[in-house]
Amino acid sequence: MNNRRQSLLQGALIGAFFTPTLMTVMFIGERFAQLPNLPFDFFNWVARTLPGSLITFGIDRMVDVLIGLGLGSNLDDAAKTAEQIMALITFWIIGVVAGIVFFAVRNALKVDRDNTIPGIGFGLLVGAPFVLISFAVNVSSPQSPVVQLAWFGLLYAGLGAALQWAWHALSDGSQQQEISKNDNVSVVPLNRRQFLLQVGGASATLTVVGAGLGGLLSATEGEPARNDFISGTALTDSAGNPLPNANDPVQPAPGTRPEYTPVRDHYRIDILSGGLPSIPQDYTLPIFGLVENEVEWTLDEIMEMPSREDFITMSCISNRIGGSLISTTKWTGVSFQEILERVQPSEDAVAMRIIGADNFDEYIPLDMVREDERIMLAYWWDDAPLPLRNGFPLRVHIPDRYGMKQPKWILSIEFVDAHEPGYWVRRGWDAEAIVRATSVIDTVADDAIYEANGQMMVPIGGMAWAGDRDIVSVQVRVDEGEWEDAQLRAPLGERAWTIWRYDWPFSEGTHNFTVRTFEAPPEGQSDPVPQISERAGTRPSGATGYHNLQEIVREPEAETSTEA
Ligand SMILES: Nc1nc2c(c(=O)[nH]1)N[C@H]1C(S)=C(S)[C@@H](COP(=O)(O)O)O[C@H]1N2
Ligand SMILES: [Mo]
Repeated sequence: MNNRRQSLLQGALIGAFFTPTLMTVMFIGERFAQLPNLPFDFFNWVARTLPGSLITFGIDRMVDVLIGLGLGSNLDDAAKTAEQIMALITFWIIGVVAGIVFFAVRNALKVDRDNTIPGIGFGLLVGAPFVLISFAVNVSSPQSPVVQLAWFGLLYAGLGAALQWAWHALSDGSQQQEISKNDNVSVVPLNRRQFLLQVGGASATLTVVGAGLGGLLSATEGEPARNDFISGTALTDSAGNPLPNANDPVQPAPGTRPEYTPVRDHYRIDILSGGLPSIPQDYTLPIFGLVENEVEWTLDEIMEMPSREDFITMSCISNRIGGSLISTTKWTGVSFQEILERVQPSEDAVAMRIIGADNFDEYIPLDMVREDERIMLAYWWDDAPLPLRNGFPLRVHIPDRYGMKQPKWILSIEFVDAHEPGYWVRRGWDAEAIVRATSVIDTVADDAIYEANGQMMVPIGGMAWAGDRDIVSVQVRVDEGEWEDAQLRAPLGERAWTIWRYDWPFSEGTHNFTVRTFEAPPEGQSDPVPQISERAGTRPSGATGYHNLQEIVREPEAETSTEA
């Protein structure tokens, strides 16, 4: 290997060693001082700039891998993890390239070998685009630009100085290189190898210790548990109010998802790959544009208006059949009709343009609002302020639409004269995003087999949901058998999922269980509408197809055990 190539390889190694340390320091900066975390901001920006399908594709493949490895049972966690891994790898690769470039530049530069200035200059040059991008996309850091500039200036000047130091140490006595030219056992002289090993070891140690430190901090940061329902049979919400269907005789099969999702288990999906937006202490909501009365309301003012309260199931359009991106809780807020009443849209206003603190945007047509008093500006979930991850202080609810049409972290509402495509619609997702009927088997409870009239029965259960349309029946099929009707538990409300249960006459062995649902006929028709059976992926309009499970169902343990 010639000197030049060898030096570039050393540059790559140094870049590979230093970058994780830099990422760790940024991670700690985020944890302790809410400073931006550049790898995530950068990836966020890349994700917004590249075509949506490319990123979705990349994330989907990684989610498959994570779930395949058993690292994520929970789809939204897996998606976040996938995004973060991609962000870290991207940043690391750029760091490796920066190492190579620096060594190349420094080799070529006719500046005094000991001079640190080129190193610092290079570091700042590498950092500048990342910092600029972070300024453009980061919404979570409350730190002022001056503090951010100082922090990243320091970090990148430090990186540059460290690169210079490593280059200096490694290129020292480059003439000696010639000696080992023909020695293929030890291409790198021992002192260099030792140097690289030491730098590698030190950076690995720093990274592990730093990540541990940051991890510890986040472990203590979790939201306090407000409600602790274990299975589907909660009788009250977490404030102790009885749930509307508490007296329903149909009990969920053991292992069915909680009918009322504990808020801290509610799924989360948004365009932020790192932290959460920071919401100002003195938050107010400006409503302006084509209205008679422009207003700027405090949260208290909004909460004094007549409120409504609804049990609502929300799903992400990216939820796969049987996926976890769907949850149910009680929403409290103000009908947008109340708001129209107060602001008086002018005649040419046709839509509201809503902007979130992450710069997510969506449009809501005024005609839709005028026809549907249920469309609301929500401030509570489960009788408590929205958690920051789920949109504090205000978010939108629109019945029968997937989550992508319903902004969180609302910063402003502008009345405009044109209805334009919102954030996800511009990226190729369905403009209407109307919910498609779905049904899921949560459990084949062979640990809860019971005997009835001399027949062993296995409780099977799950949920069915069709937005705001009623679920009229759910059917289960075992292997190639007949479709059998399940019992339906009354839902928590007209927009909440329906918990169902089917008690199946047990037969031992491996079986294939399939579920389907029917929703109420549209107005003027009499036949219930079957769930779409044809399999389709989530993009662009939401997944369709039947959920099925293959399970080995075992005979319960014989009562006269032969075990010692
Ligand atoms: N501001 C903002 N609102 C948003 C999003 C977002 O990225 N930013 N994502 C939407 C999508 S795609 C979904 S599925 C729901 C998820 O809400 P949750 O995270 O509270 O479950 O929020 C919607 N509202
Ligand atoms: Mo979503």
